[in-house]
Order: sequence, then C-alpha cells, then structure tokens
Amino acid sequence: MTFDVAAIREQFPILSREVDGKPLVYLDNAATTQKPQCVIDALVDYYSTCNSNVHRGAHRLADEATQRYEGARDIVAGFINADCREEVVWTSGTTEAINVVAHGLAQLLKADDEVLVTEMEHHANLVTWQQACKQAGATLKVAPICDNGELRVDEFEKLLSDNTKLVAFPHVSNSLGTINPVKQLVQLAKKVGAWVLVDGAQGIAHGAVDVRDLGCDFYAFSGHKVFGPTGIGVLWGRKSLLEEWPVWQTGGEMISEVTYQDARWNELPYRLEAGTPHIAGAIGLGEAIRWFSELDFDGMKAHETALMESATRQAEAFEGLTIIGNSPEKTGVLSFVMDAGHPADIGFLLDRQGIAIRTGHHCAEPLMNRLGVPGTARASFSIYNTLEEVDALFAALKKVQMMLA
Ligand code: 7TS
Repeated sequence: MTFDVAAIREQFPILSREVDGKPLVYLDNAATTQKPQCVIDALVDYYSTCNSNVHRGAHRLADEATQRYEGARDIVAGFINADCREEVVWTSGTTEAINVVAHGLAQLLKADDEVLVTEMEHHANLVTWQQACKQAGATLKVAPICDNGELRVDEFEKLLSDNTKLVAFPHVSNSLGTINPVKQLVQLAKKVGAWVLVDGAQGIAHGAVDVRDLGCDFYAFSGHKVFGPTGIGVLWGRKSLLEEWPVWQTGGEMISEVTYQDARWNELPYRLEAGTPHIAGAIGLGEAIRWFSELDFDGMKAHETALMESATRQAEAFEGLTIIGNSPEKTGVLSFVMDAGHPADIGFLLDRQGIAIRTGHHCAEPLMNRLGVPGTARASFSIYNTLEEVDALFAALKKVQMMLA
C-alpha cells in the first residue's frame, strides 16, 4: 500500500495557505509540526461543549472533561506501550518533562556522582543536567560524536562508571537528524546501574515508540512535535521510580492530605502534576496520537526515507553547499551551510519564496561550536511533505545562491 500523502495533506488546513502569493512549503517540522483538522476540532469541541476543571467538580461538565482528559492519558499510555496509565505524567513539553527529572535528581545526587550526556544535546537536555550537577557538586560528562554527527558509542561506554547516576541523550538529534542506537546505549548504561532518560522530542513523530522495549527509565516528549497542541507534553517514567521521585511543584491536585504544618503527596501520576493542567492540550494531544497511530507506519517510513534520500542527493550535488550531519542512521533533518552566505540570509531569502526553514544554532550552541559552524540552515521534514517540495527547496536555493553572489 502506498502512503497517500495527498490524503494526509488534505487534513491539514494550514498547508493550503500561501505566503506572499506563493504556496507555503513548510520545512520547519523539527521546530513544530502542523495540526490536522481533527486535533483542531477536538480543541474547539472541548471548549464549546464541556469546558470545566477536571477531577474536582461534581457536575456533568466536570465529569465529561475529566473523561476526555484521562482518556487522552490512556491513548498516550497505549501508544508508547507504558506498563500502566499512571506512568504518563502531563507536562508542558519536553523541556518541563526533563526539568521534572532533573529537579528531583539534583536532590538525589552526591558529590562523587556523575551524569553522562552527549555532544549533540538540545539545551533542554544539557543545561538541566548541568545545573543539577552544579547544585549537587556532581560531575557532568559529555560523550563525543564523530565529525559526521554519529555518537562515539565506544567513548560513551568508556565514560560510564559505577559513579554514573543518570545518562541522558536524544532519541533523534534536532540539529543533525542522527538517530541514536537507544537500546544499545540503554544496555550499556544499565551495566553500571545508571538511570536513562531519552529525550524523545524528535523521536516521537517518526514511528512507533515502545518504552518497554527501549528499556529506558524516562522518556520525554512534546505534543506539538507530534501533530498536537503546544503547551502539553509527556514525561513517561517507570512507576517504581516516579513513585519515589522527589516532587517537583507543590500545590493543588498533587497532595492527598494537608495541614498547616505539613502535607502528604498524592499517588501517581498526580503527585507530579500540581495545579490545573492544560486540559484542552491533553485532549488535543490524545486526538493527535490517536490520529497518528492509525497511519500506515511502514508506508510512512518509506515516504520519509524517500524525502531524505532526495534531499541528500540534491544537497550533495549542489556546489557550494555542505551538509552538516551525515550519520548513516538519520531522519527528518537536512542541516547545511552554504559558501554563498550566512544561514540567516538563506532563511530570509527562502521565506520570500514561501519556504519555511529554521536557521541558527537550533538550541545546540555547544554542538555548533564542536562542529565549527556558527549555525546551520535546517530543512526538517514531516509525513505531509512531498518530493515536489524537496525539489522546490533546491530550486529556491539556486535563486538564493544567485541573489547572494
Ligand atoms: N529536545 C530536543 C531534541 C528538541 O528538538 C527540542 C525542541 C526540545 C528538547 C525542547 O522541546 P520543547 O517542546 O520543550 O521546546 N527543538 C526545537 C527545534 O529544533 N527547533 O525549535 C524547537
């Protein structure tokens, strides 16, 4: 069965808009994905029919809102193959999910403990651990990558020790597209008894994620990168760990009993979800995951591979253009620099032609320094992009090159 891209595109109203009279070519999917009509409808329907606070109301709207909200948790738990729904903690996104874990870790770390990350981290998966280590007087170690953006697994292994308390790395790099060998890295980390957090921000929208199969302890992702709303995300964690993890924010919902002097914490997942949550967001994310999980994943993978192959082939043949990040295992991202000009100018001139990409350091400043580039131009692809759009990118880049000459 072929993957019907046209039928998918039809479900995304924004994809038919124009920019300065030119059809929008949206190639900034690593920053955020567009939303299908069913997700937009789920948000509108919630606010139009049953807007209410959850859990605490003894009335019809509160019941209906709670059902939809908790139903969304079930959908997410099923999609990532969590052991149970209590393992799915709502957060505002990947960043907050990592912060929940890092905040607790800072209290658990001792001075001779170590945390291991990689050179390809997004700031969300670097600064968090860096600050947690500083707070505890612990050491942050950084596993190197090869010049092509692949992780040096041998060096990663050498940096593990009995002192390694936690290892964190991206499932997929946002600036290079490198897919990390998650299971292999988890197995190595487990040999020294370290906890493992996988930053799934870029991994979640490229196929099935099975947290039990991966073997990690925490998996973090954002709703907006998997066709859902902004402001909602997920921290998945092993129940036994989350049950004991130091609480993050305190306030309503996360308590079971309160006196003026003290408080006892609620059970999972609520002990890590203080305050009124992003109810509409969770419902929208549930709908996004329901929609996404019904796609033909084999067809989707084949389509994404075809997009990457075409983009890579055209980039390699393009004189004056250098691809940044050539890992053999790669998805969704084509980062590059051009002799003709600065990435920011390339982005600006592509935008004039209706083509949306991202330029800059992609919240990975140390990685850009490691690779010796000020930043890159990054085209990132999703399931609704077409081979014609890839061609349009390179035709537009030819014009950019002439304009900058
Ligand atoms: N980790 C990775 C690997 C990411 O790509 C991002 C966002 C985050 C964490 C943070 O996610 P958030 O939803 O909490 O902000 N990456 C990008 C990007 O590449 N361009 O814009 C946001």
